[in-house]
Amino acid sequence: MKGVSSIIVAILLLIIAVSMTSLAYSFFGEVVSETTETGNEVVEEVKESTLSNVKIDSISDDIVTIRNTGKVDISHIAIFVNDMFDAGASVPYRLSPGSVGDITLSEPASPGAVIKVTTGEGASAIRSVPGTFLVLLDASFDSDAETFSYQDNLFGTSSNTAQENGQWETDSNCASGACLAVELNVNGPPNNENGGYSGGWQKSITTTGSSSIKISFDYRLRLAGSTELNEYVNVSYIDIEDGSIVMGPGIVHSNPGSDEYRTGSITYTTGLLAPGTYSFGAGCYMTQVTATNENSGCWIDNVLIETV
Ligand SMILES: [Ca+2]
Ligand SMILES: [Ca+2]
Ligand SMILES: [Ca+2]
Repeated sequence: MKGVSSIIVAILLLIIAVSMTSLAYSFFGEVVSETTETGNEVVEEVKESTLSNVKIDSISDDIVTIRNTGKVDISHIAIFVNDMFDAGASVPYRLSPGSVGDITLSEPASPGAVIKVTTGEGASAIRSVPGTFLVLLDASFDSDAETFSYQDNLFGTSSNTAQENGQWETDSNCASGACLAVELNVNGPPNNENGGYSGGWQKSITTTGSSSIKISFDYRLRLAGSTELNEYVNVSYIDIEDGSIVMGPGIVHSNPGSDEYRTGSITYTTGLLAPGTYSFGAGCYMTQVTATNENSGCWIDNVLIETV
C-alpha cells in the first residue's frame, strides 16, 4: 500500500508541476505581450510628437496664421490668448504637412498679448502680438544733455539754490559714458538746514495719440559718509501722468565715515494719456544737513520714454 501511495503522490506532484509551469508560461507570456504592445504605443506617440510641429507665421489683427512644419497632419488645433482658451476662435480642422492655415480669434488680441497654439498631436507654438511701441525719447546723454534742462528745488524744496547744482558730465558714476548729474549741499555752509535740498532735470514730451506711456531711466545715488540717520537722499522724479512728485529708493546712512552709493533703474507705465504735452523730470532730494561736508548727489542716465 505504501508503494502505491508513493507512486500516486509522485504522479500528483508531476501533474501539479506541469500545470504550474503552463500557468506560469501563459501568465508571463501575457505580461510580455502586453508590455510589447504598450511599448509600441509609446513608440508611436513619441514618433508622432517628434514628427508633428507647428509654427505661428504671423499675427495681424484677429488673424493668426499658422504653418504645419512637421511631417504628419495636425488636428484638434486650439488657441490661447494670455493663457485663456479662446473658445470662440475659428480654427482649421486639419492641416497637412507644409500647409498654412488661418485662425480667426473671437476678438483681436492686444499688442503684447501672448498667443499659444496647440495641436492634438502635442505640437505647440508661442508668439506675442507685436506692440505698437513708439519711442518718444531715447536719451543716453553721451554727447550732450539732449535738451533736458536743470532746475533747482524740483522736488518740493524751496530755498538753498546756491547749494543745489546740476551739470551734464562724463563720469564713471554714469550708467555709461556721460549723463545728467545733480549735487546737493555743494559747497556749504549749510543754509536753512531743515528745508531740504533738491534738483532735477526736466523735459517736455508731446504725444499725438491716446496711449499709455512707459518711462524708464537709470540712476546712481551718493550720500556722504559724514551724514547722520535723518540726513538721507532719495532718487526722485515727476510722474508725467499728473505732475506729482515721486520719491524713489534712497540711502539712509549706515556706515559712518565712508560715502555710500545706490544704483538702480526706475520703470513705470502711466494710465491712458490723451494727446498732449507732458513734463518729465528726474533727479534727487536730500532731507537736511547740519554741516558743510554733509552732501549728496545723483546721476541720471538712459531715459527711455515710449508709448505702449
Ligand atoms: Ca543752484
Ligand atoms: Ca550715458
Ligand atoms: Ca548732520
